[in-house]
Amino acid sequence: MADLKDINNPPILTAKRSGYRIITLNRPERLNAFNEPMHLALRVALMDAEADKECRALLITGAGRGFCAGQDLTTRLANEPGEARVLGGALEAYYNPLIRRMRAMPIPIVCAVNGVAAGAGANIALACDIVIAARSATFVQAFARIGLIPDSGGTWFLPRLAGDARARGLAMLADAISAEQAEQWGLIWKVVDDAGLQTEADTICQRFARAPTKGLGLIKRALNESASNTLDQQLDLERDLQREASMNPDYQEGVRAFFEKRKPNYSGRR
Ligand code: T3D
Repeated sequence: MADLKDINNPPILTAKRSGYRIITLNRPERLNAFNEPMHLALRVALMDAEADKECRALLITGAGRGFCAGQDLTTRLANEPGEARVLGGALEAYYNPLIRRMRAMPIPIVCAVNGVAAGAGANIALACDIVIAARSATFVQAFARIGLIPDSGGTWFLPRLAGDARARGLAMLADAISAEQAEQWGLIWKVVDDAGLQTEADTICQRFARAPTKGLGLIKRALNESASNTLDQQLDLERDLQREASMNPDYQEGVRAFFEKRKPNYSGRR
């Protein structure tokens, strides 16, 4: 296993900007496929970002020509023909906690898909709140190509975002689709020209860094929970979350700024 403290070759790069952080998946020679050190480093980076009260948004992207090729398959080849490599452990230990953490984080997560997003890499992108992609990027539910099923939330995200017919086609045929197709099918927010990806991602994060953070976190919670709630349950949830939002000083700042015809100056208090 690579040393987590290998400063010359860290699997995750983190950078702080004013009001947000950037996490870069950094195994470009493997198209940023996940191994254990990368999972552990990403977990630490997410926990640090959440603990930092000044951090009001997160940007996830990949180094090199790919976004993420999912699980690193070099550790998945059995030694002998006929021998099985039984999976499930890495989902329990890493992928599932990762997706749960991303969805529950009280700040918006922006994903800048800079290149191919395959397997778990595609579904980690779909778990983010705002997904933008370079025009040259592709999305591929590569699992069926090797006899697996979409994980990291894929079987949950795909039908909800793209509908059942497209979810089945994507999962079972495992063909790559273009970023433009992903946008047209509602899998992602927006496609931008390759050269503009970084600027667009920074612009969105800068906007979130000035936004009423508490309210955004509550929007995220309401939308997450709507997937399994009845309308009645959702109306009750909206009442409760609205009450919570209104108790944050940023709500009053928003109303005051409206009447004073000026830009609000939100504290971002969570
Ligand atoms: O515990 C568990 O295992 C369960 C969890 C499962 C989660 C999963 O994500 S399972 C799905 C795993 N991912 C895949 O099956 C995708 C495999 N990769 C590909 O199909 C292709 O590489 C891509 C479609 C992503 C990109 O194709 P292309 O032609 O642009 O690039 P390439 O030449 O295939 O890859 C470039 C290099 O990256 C190459 O290495 P080389 O030959 O230059 O030394 C390739 O082997 C390496 N690479 C790409 N993906 C992976 C990888 N190495 C290890 N693991 C990978 N997933």
